[in-house]
Amino acid sequence: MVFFWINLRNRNKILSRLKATLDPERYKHSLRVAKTALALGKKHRLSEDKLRTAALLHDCAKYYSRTQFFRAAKKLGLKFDPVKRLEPKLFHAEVSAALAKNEFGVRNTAVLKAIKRHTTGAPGMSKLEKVIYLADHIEEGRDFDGVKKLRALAFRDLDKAIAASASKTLDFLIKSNLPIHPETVATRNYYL
Ligand code: DGI
Ligand code: FE
Ligand code: FE
Repeated sequence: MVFFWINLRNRNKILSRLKATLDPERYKHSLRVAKTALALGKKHRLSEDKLRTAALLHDCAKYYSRTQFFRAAKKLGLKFDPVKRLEPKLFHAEVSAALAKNEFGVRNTAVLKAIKRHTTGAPGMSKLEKVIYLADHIEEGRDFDGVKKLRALAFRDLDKAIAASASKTLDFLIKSNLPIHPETVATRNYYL
């Protein structure tokens, strides 16, 4: 009972702080990612608390500007590469993990890693990481060609859904003439 109370208090603290920092659409997206992650995670017997914390905080630094991402990445000692130099938005996953730790007090390394890897994915992800990666892409507010099929696939087979999801991202990047991060390719190849 005491543990439940502590979790509930933490959850409310996370929610009010998140609501105060993110714009309303991003806040709602985070709630929908949590809902989807809990549904996906049920089948895989993942901890609800870890799923909820990772999902709610996965985009907590999304509001940073280009300059803020560069500054934060330098301060945190994150690795720069040519694609991240062109697209500093890609730092939002790592910076969100740092904020989750330093501003929201999250100590669980599995949760922090799920936040860190949610945009590009990575080869050899844990179940928690896979569920957060997929929940972000298939939450109810997402609307792209094939999203319904991808949702159904995610509930059947996490690995196949990750390969399909990474392929969708690559399609989008090519069509939008955006540079592709090597980790996005590595994720697709690994799960294919
Ligand atoms: O933060 P969200 O919008 O909820 O979702 P996300 O963390 O998956 O980020 C999506 C954005 O990241 C989308 O605009 C595509 C971009 N992205 C993902 N992989 C790559 C990428 N952008 C570039 N330039 N290169 C990538 O490999
Ligand atoms: Fe994100
Ligand atoms: Fe997101």
